[in-house]
Amino acid sequence: MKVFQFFFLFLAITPIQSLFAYDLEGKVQIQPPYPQAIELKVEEKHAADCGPVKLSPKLRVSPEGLVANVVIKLEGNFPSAKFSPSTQNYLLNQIHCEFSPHVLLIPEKSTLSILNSEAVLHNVRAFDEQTKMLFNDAMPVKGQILRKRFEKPGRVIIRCGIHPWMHAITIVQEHPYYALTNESGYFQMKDIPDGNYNLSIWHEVLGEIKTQIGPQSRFLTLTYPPFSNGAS
Ligand SMILES: [Cu+2]
Repeated sequence: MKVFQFFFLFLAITPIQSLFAYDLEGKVQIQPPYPQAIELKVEEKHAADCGPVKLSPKLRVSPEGLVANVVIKLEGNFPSAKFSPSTQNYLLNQIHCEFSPHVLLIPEKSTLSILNSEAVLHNVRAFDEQTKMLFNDAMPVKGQILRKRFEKPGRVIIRCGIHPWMHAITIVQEHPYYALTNESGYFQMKDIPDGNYNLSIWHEVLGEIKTQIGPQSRFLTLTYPPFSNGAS
């Protein structure tokens, strides 16, 4: 009887979601030949502020063929899933005439702080997936911060109207089951509700691949076919 009471209490205080949940980790790679980041020549009028050459942020592959900035998303409806309470400040920085990070995940209905960390005029423009402009703000002052709230999930493209190579992607998540590969092509997704799912693997240049996962999945190696075109 005591054991039963204990188990009942345990059930009562433990969210079902974490009781029957699993973690997933993995890496994303590409088959050789491994693409190099493209060098973008900076117009002379911007070179004094920004330097003569920029590396395109779009396709970054490590010497071992591991791919950064790949968005991993669990497909399905998770109406009861909650974003874990976070004191995280979602920050998009502008430094050395680049946005950092290039790809950022934020929960829907959260606020992104866009910072200008340098005494260079930037003009931040955001577009939704239908290329509709969401905002357009000049940021002339070092230390200036714009705060923008994103209500709807989806991909937001952020550009600078002055420096054409400046480009970032903010992914507004409708549920917590997203992950992003780091510079080593590695990702982790925690507390996936028990069950089998389709998994979407998306990269802005390499495109989307899909696979399936289940509670038996622990470590996934996802491989893109060879890529030969330039990625500016
Ligand atoms: Cu700029």
